[in-house]
Formats: sequence, structure tokens, C-alpha cells
Amino acid sequence: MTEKFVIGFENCPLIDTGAVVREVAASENKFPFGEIVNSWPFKWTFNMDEDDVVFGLGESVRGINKRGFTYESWCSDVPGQNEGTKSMYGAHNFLIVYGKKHVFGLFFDTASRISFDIGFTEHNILEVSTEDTGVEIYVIRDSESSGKNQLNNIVKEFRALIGTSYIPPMWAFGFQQSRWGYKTNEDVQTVVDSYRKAGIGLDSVCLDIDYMTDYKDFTVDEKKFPEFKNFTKKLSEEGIHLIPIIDAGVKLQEGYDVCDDGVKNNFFCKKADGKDFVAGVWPGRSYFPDFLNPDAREWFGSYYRRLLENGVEGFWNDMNEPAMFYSDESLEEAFEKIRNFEGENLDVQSFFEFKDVGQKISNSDEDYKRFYHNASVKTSDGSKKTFCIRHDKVHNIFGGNMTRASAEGMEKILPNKRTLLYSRASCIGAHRYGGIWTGDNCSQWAHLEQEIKMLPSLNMCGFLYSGADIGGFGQSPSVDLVLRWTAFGVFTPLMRNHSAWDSRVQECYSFGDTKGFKSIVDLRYALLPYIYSEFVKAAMKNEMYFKPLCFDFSDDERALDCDDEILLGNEILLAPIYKQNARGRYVYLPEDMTMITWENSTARAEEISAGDHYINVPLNSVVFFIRKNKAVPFAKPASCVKDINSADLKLIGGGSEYELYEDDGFTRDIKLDGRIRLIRK
Ligand code: MIG
Repeated sequence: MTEKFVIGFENCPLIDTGAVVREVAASENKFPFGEIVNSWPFKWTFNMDEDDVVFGLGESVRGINKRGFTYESWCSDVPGQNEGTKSMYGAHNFLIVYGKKHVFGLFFDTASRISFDIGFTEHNILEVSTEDTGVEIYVIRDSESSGKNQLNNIVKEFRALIGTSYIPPMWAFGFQQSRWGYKTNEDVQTVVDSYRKAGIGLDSVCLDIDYMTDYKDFTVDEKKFPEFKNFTKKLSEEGIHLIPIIDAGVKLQEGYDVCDDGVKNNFFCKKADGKDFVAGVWPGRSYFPDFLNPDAREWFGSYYRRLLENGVEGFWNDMNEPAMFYSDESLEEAFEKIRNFEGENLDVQSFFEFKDVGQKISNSDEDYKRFYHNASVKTSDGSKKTFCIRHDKVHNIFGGNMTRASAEGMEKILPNKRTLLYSRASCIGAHRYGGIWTGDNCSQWAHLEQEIKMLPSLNMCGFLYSGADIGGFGQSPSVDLVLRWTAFGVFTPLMRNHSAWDSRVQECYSFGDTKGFKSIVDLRYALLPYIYSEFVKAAMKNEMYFKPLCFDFSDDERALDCDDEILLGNEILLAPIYKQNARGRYVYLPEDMTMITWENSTARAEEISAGDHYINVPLNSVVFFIRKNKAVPFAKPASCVKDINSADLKLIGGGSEYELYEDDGFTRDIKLDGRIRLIRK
């Protein structure tokens, strides 16, 4: 059951965020939980019981249970985030409060900043508040009274409200290699050759900003990538896709047609004085397309044709929080301030102010108040109109609308073929158009652990196609970190190794001995038909691909606390290794299972009883569990998705059959009906 409450829009326009796809009439009832202390700015409080668990918030730090911290939805460029980071790249305002007395989901539909103080300021008080905007709240309760499946049911109902999750083409489930640092077609070819030589599976190589001419979107530097079309064709014969990056900022340069066209058509964000807003990003001074304007979306999306025509079938969209180094205005103010320090005797106070001038110039709140959008707002009679609105009021839906622009553009150009798309910034609603990667993490064990806990929360919010930079983006990894991270990455829908230009190289072949990597990546390809099948089923049924244990084992008190183990689909339990030098770990199993040890590219199965176990997990191996009476199909490992022989599958586990979803891997017309093949032992 879903009820909607519209709160606090007497003083501000009601933005159409695009998150919800089902019409729900506003309720006249009293808000059923806690107290609405203030309608504008909005503030709601709720007394949590000591045992209540709070789930949700998608891309956010800390545990699967979000209690004990204040989170803030404000799409931010946060390289090297840590457990003190309030805001990540995405804004995912969905929570579930789960306790003995009450179980309910809450979706706070708003385009601007919103804070979630989940028992931080006061241990048992949950407080949600906005700065200066109203909010539409959807309250979701499970209509089934038995109580067993409440958490899954609430997520399912919420996901039906926000619409079916994005499903990428099948090749996008293959392993992807990326690095900010591949500069030429030769660099890319070396990566491909090295993978093939080591016998390690690979389906894609990402192109970071260096493939463009002067960091200009939709250009390819002919000097570095001569005859680009031939190159993509040659790679595709080797089973490899190129995935170029597209940045949110469009270089300001006369004669660059994307820039000229955007200016002429008023498709860029403007300042209060009507002039186009200029911000510094990769190419220097740049414009931001107004992705909230449907015409600008259509226009920007149409440029993807330039790369699609060259054989590209997938993209990653970056810097779309939007991240900015500076604005024309903030840069001028900064120089002014710096000049004032010149010749002064800098004391403790002034020295730190001086030091901060450069630091504080990026992604500043002041800059986000300097530009405007033509956003869609809802009027009291239920219709929609376009309304000029300051960026900070719609900040959190900017990146999501870039994803929408790209997806809709590509669908027009390739109506019969799914394309791959993942973005850095996101909001609920964008999950229908693309996936996300979780931004600039570091080569740290804590960031591997963070990913394990983040993915189920992302699934609650509709983002199924996601994953973190394997090995870590910033800093340099040791080989064991990359091995353990790849071993977890085997199971994440987006499986990509990516790193920054100034870190140690971390491709699977760069550490000398490649045997361990080969075996681990082989497991990905062996499980690929299963991973794809579980992914599509989860998307089509509004279910989760990754679940916390307690979602399926709701009667088990131990399962509730267990947040470093997660369920994958309906068959698998994962207990990843995320600590350095660990030779194994403790695992809690809520029921009898089959333990799979994958070593030297082969699976060994053994029965293991419910309860606590210490399991050994050698560095080159992967260990996971198949649930009671279930079975998982394994293919023969292959070097890319198109070489997997799905006619030759072997079932492993206690169960005797598995329902495999199958299609051609690219049709946009996805349905489960008629595409399930029963695999028997
Ligand atoms: O802030 O394009 O998150 O994956 O390699 C740097 C360069 C800009 C940020 C992305 C990262 C990418 C990098 N970009």
C-alpha cells in the first residue's frame, strides 16, 4: 500500500523530479508515522525503538543499517570518501524503518538538499529535513500481514512506483578494463593483447578523457586514434567493446559546433542576467547543458550518434553532479582575495584563510546559486509547466537528467539495440535509464568493504547495474587487494577495474603471475549466464539482485546483524574477504548450504551445515555458497561474452533445477514470458 503526502509547497514550486511513474493521489490523512514538525522548510521526526533498523539511502557510506550517522543528499564529487562523508555522488532518498512495532518505507521526492539524521544527534530520533524546499513523501506499507516477506514486499512496491530498472546489453556483464591514462589506440591494443595473452577474460576497454580533442565531448582525437571506426571494428572482431567517457561540461570555443549550437538555441544554463553560465572543468571554461529542459536533453542526446556511428555501443557519463573547478565569478573573487593577502604578515588566522582560497573554490554552494534551469513543475490543477529555477533547488536531478538525455538519444538512434550507459551522479528515476559506478574510491580495504554494504542499498533504490572501481581509483593497490576485490567483482553486475593516471598500474596482467587473476575472472564468465538471468529477473520483477540476509531470513535474529555477507539473486550467498592478510573468515549461514571453492578455474562443492564456520579462502580462490535446495548453472569459462556456450551448462548445488532467463543479449523488448529455459541436473 502506497500513500502520498504533499508537504510544504505553499512557498516553493513543486518540481517534477521524474522519479515516480505511477499516479498516486495526495492523501488527506494524517501522516501515519512520527511528527511533521514543520512543513516548510520541511522537518519530520520519528522515535525509533532501540531495536529498529533503518535501511536504504542507496549510494552512501557506512553499514547496511544506516543508524548512527547524518547523511545528506547532495550530489557531490567526493574522491576518497570515508565513513565521515555525508554526501556521495548520488541522491537516493528512500528509507525503510524496520522494527517489531512498525515496518514502513519512505520515499522523499525532492530535487534539492535533504538531510537524514538517523539517530546521530539523538540516539533514538530519526529526523529528516530540507533547507528551503517542500517534499512529496510516499509512505509504503506491506499489505501482506503474515510479516515474513515484509522487507522484500516494501522494496517491490517502491520499485513498481519508480519504474523498471535499466537493463544493459549482455556484453556489459563481461569484464571491463579502464584507466585514466590510456592515451592512444596503441595503449588500448596493448591492454587487449595483454589480457588475451594471459588468457584472462575481457569484453570492454573504457576510454577516459584523453581520447577527445582538447576534452571536447563527442570528438575523437584523430592523432591519437586514427581511423577510429576501423579500430572499433577490429576490436569488435576480437570480442572487445570501447566505452568512451562523456563529460557534463561543454568546452567554450567558437567553431566547436556543440558549443555554438547550444549557445544559439539557449540550451546552456544561464545566469540571472541571461548570459550563459561559465564554469571551469577539464577543457577549461565550459558551459553546462540544461539537462532539465526537454529540448536541451533531446539536443545533447542526439550527439551520441557521432560515436555510435563509429561502432561504439556504450558510454560512461562523468562530472555530472555537476562537478566544477570554479566559475568565472568565483575565480575572480579568489584572485581578489589572494591579492589582499599579498605583503601581509600572515598569522594563524589569515594563513589558513589564504590557503583555503584555492581549496574552497570548487563545487561551492555559492556557485550552485549562480545559474538557472528551465525545469518542469507541477501546477495545482495537475498539469505541468516549464519554470525558470535556480540550480541549487534542483541540484540533485541534474546528473540523472544527463543520463536520461543520453539514454533517450541512444534509443532514438539505435531503436532495436540496448546500449550500455553508466553515470557518476544520479537520483532515483535515473535508474530507469542507466547504471552507475560509485565514483572515485581509493585502493583501500575499507573501500572494498564499503562497496559490499552499498550495493544492496542501491538495489533498494532501483540501481541494479552498478559496481565500484575494482582495485580502487585513487592511490596504489597491492596485488592482494586487487585479487580480493576482483573476487568480489565477479558477482557485481558492473565489473570494471579502473584507476587514476598517477596510481600504480593495476590491470590483471600487471603484477607478474597472472594465474590467480585468470581463475577468478574465469569464474565471472562461468557464472555469466546465471548473473545475467538473475539480473534481468530482478529488474523485471522489481526485485533486488543483491539483498541483505535478513530480507530473505526475516525470522533469523543473527541475519539482521550480518552485513558483511549478502545474497545474490535467489541462489547465492556471498561472504567476501575484505581484510588484508586474511587467510579466511567467519561465515554465518542461516541454513544448510553447498560451499563452492573455485580454484584453478574449477569448482569444488561440499555440503556445509547452518551456523558459524571459519572458512579458508586462499588468495587465488573464490569461495561462495549455494542455498539449500537450489542450484546454479556454470558455463565453461570463455574469454568474452559472445564466446560463452550457454548450451553447455552444468548445474551445481543441492537443488535439481534452475530457471534460466535467456535472450539475444541486445533486444530492447524484454519479457520473461517464453524466455525461461528449465535447466535440469
Ligand atoms: O575528477 O576523467 O570519477 O573515473 O577517471 C577526475 C577522469 C575526472 C572522474 C571520474 C574518474 C575519471 C576521471 N574523472
